[in-house]
This record gives sequence, C-alpha cells and structure tokens, in this order.
Amino acid sequence: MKCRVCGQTASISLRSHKTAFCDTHFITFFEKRVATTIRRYRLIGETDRPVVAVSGGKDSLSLWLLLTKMGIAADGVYVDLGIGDYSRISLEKIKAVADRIGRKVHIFHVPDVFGRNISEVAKGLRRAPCSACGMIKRYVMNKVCMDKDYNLLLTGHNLDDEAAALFGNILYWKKEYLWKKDIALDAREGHLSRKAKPFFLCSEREVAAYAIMSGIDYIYEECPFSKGAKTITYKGILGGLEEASPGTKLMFVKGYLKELRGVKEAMHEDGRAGAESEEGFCPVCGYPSGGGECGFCRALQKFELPYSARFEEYG
Ligand code: Q46
Ligand code: ZN
Ligand code: ZN
Repeated sequence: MKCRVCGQTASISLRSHKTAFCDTHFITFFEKRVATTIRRYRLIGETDRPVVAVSGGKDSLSLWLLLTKMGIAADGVYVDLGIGDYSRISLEKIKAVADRIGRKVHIFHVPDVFGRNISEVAKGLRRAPCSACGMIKRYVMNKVCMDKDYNLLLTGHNLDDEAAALFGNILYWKKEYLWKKDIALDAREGHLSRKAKPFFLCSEREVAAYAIMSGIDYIYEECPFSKGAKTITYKGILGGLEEASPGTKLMFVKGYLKELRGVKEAMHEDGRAGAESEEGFCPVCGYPSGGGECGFCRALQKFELPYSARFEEYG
C-alpha cells in the first residue's frame, strides 16, 4: 500500500478513513485531525492555562507532545501510586518527555502523603484499588488546578476508551452515567476546572502509531489493577465490530456526541442542568465537597494522618 500524499510505501493503513500514510504524512494527518477537533469543539481557548494529566502511557504523553508542537504550552500532573516498577518506570518516561518539550510536571506521591501505596490505602479504606485511586486522582487534579492556577485539565482518553465506556453504560442502562460523558465538561460538572479530551475521536491504534512515529518512549504495561476490567472485554467486542465494519467506533461515538447536544439543551431548558452541584466546602482543606469533609481528608483521618497535599515539581 502507498502513502496517499507522497506515494512511498505506507507504514499505516487506516481502514476507517479509507487511506494510508508513511510516517511523516501520518504525523501531519493526525496532528491536523486533533487540531480540527480542538477548534470544532472549542476545547482550548487562547487565554486558557491547561495542564495535562500524564500517566506515562502513549495517550497522555502523545497529547503533551502534540500540544507543544501546536504552540499550546501545558504543564503536566502525575499521581505516583507507589506500585513498584510500574510507577517508577512511568515517572521516568514522563520526565523524559518533560525534558524534551521543556515543560514542568507536578508530581503527587501517594506513598509520601499516605505512608503507603494505593493498594494499602484502598485496603485501609475498605475500597477497591480503582475506587480509592479515582478519588485521590480527582482530588489531586482539582487541587493542582486550584493551587497552581490552571483552568483546564486535559486528559488523553481516546476513542476506544470512550466507546468502551459508552458501550458499558448502554449495556447495563446506567442512565446516571450515560449522558455525563462529553468531549469537554464545564467546571463543576463533577470537578472544579474545565476538562477536555482532545483525543476523543482518535483510535487507540492511531495514538499508539503517533507515539511510536514521534519517538515517544512510553510504558507499555497497563496498571496491574486494570487486569480483568470489563472495559478490556468491551474493547475486544468493539474491535471485532470495527474489523467487520471499519469506522463503526467513530460513528458510535460521534453519534453519541450529536445526541448528547440535544439532551443537554433539553436539560438546560427544563432547568435540570447543574441541579446536582450543591455548594459547600470541606472544613479541613477548603475543597468544594457539597458540605462536610471531603473524601481525601476523610481518607487521611482514617490513617490518623494530618492534612497534606504536597507536590514535587520537576522541570
Ligand atoms: S484506576 Fe485502577 Fe487505573 Fe488507578 S488503580 Fe490503576 S487501573 S490507575 S486508570
Ligand atoms: Zn508520505
Ligand atoms: Zn478536604
């Protein structure tokens, strides 16, 4: 197969776009598509101060590099869960990209603040690791935005992540989650800063190709706690559908976004939008909590630890 642009041997064929590219022209194609998504959905404005949630994986590191190439200056934020080599190697990869693009990264070390890793924190709280991790990550991301004056949190979620989550929500008719996903969320829709996902319409395969072709050294391993997650099964099922009918995933997610606009407008008209975001602040840390102590402070108290949310700054 030949590259659509220069006619040289293609290194990637994109069946869902009925085209193929060499490395150089794939990178251009991919960057243009993300730039179009950012513009069309107004994800990042000129006056925004964005921060990227980085994990060491291909998605977040690609996003970080791509934004820098587009002239969008963004720092990174990383939550070190203290999971042995997985966390250590992730941080090494993040630091390498931070050095390459000349940006800093705020690092929150769970073991430093909680005196134990995420698995032990979860045990102490009698929660599943992913539930404790989600709570801490949400807190840390919001905290870094509040303390360091960022107004936009960017994440590297890709089309496959979104399609799998959407599929799961529909499969079990989780109506409480179904219409909450969006390519961008205003402040207070479950978090404090605005939030956007510039790779919402880019498949995992495309992002991985972009990372490799751009020379990003990312961690291949997934978090050990992600094993057996249902989303992996859903991704497999959707992968089969995509194989049989290229473009299905993109159509599914784009169709959802279109429907969502209508749902949000209707909610706005009948005054349901934002009804659940009750004001109230945590008496310990001042974090908006809907009243009462926030989950993060309650977790620290459970271990009889004083309040602390310090960051290491690298770069
Ligand atoms: S939630 Fe769970 Fe992930 Fe946290 S503990 Fe690992 S798998 S990292 S997105
Ligand atoms: Zn080419
Ligand atoms: Zn608190």
